[in-house]
Amino acid sequence: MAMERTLILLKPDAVQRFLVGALLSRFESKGLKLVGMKLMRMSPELADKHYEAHRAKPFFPGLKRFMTSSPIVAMVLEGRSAIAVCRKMMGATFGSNAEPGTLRGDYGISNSYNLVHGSDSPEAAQKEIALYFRAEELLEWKPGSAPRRSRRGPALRGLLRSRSARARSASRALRSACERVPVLAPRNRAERAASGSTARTRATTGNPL
Ligand code: IDP
Ligand code: MG
Repeated sequence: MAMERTLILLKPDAVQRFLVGALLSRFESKGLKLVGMKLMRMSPELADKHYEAHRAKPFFPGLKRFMTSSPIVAMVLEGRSAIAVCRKMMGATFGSNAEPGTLRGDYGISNSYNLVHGSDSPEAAQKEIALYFRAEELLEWKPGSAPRRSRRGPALRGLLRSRSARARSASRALRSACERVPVLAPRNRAERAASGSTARTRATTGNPL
């Protein structure tokens, strides 16, 4: 199956319940690639366009009130068969019917406040993506393409260098302090051999080292 793009909306209930990260994480963990994302308010006009097919349905006024009530997160995800994969991950429309393991099944039980929208066909995806995003708001990128050197920027490199310089100078200071107290001075192998066994050294000098 071909690479596809799909429009996903995290509905007002997802934002209000602080589930944006949890839901996005499920899509990312599956391997879907984020190519566009924004926090926004759905206007009444946009609700009419987005839910055009449902405008005659009895639940439409309530749906429109809900979707325009507070911010949503709109995103475009890309991946192999992304449209069907996302629909499967979302689960059945009503939270009370949705299977455990799906987003709607795991995070909600309401039929109207069902957390997430996903395009249901390539035609719908194309139309819906254009309702929410301008072409330049969708970014082309390849996973793993970030330059490796940027992980350790100049500030971090400088900090690590000065930390190791400080550690070297502390160890020099300790060595010179030890040398001023003969009993604590570390002895080299030749000195130890000249003065006898380690046990004798301990007995005669009291140096436990
Ligand atoms: P979908 O979101 O799974 O594609 P649709 O049938 O396209 O489901 O319905 C769009 C949205 O309208 C649903 O996600 C849900 O929020 C709402 N909705 C659908 N049917 C009902 C209903 O019978 N009562 C209340 N809200 C409904
Ligand atoms: Mg639908």
